[in-house]
Amino acid sequence: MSTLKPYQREFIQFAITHKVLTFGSFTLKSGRTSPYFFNAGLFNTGAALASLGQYYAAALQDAVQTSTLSSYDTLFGPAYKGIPLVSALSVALYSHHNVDKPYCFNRKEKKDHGEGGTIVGAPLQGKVVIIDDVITAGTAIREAVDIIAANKAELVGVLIAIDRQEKVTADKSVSAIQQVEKDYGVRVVSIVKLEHVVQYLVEQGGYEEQIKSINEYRSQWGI
Ligand code: OMP
Repeated sequence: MSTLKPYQREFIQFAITHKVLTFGSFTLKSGRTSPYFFNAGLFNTGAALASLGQYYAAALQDAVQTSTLSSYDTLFGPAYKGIPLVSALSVALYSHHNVDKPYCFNRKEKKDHGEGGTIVGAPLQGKVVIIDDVITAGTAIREAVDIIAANKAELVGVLIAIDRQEKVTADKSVSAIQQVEKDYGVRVVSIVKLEHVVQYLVEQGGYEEQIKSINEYRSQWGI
């Protein structure tokens, strides 16, 4: 099990405080019943979004500095949830790391007047990193990959908040993330993985029930 870095520990603490990370019984998009859920939409105040941007920025810088992610030209946040994420990340990259990068996002509806096109912000070109919240089965991320391909840009990586570390389908031993990495030849980086969350809960104490449920879920869906 990997050690928790300070920004990862803080991020988990922060997500629990803001009820972004909650424990209970949740039906996922894939139909699975999960004992925990990560809802990035609940980072819904200026202060929370500013902090979230800093965690994404810390994870991105960490990945680039350790060569987990190659150099990149453009940050892309797929609509809708990726839009505040890529915006907050870009601001934090500049204000906390002095890194100024072009960023953009797509509209879901095509505009036929004004600036036209579906991409807003910087041109979607060069080496692109996608910014998103969660990948479970990998459906949402594939739409973003198609948009990058349609713009003749090159996907070089994906940055998400949490890697749920679960199988893409019941009969496969790879995760959706591993499948995305294999299919597109890119790395998927996360601020934290489920194993970090479990490690944090163990360290904190008082989460025995939640850990038990997560472990049961992992024995069915975990990789
Ligand atoms: P996939 O398209 O199956 O990869 O699921 C990704 C999407 O699931 C996310 O964009 C969310 O809409 C949703 N989701 C979460 O936001 N948090 C979770 O903890 C789990 C899911 C999910 O439904 O799997």
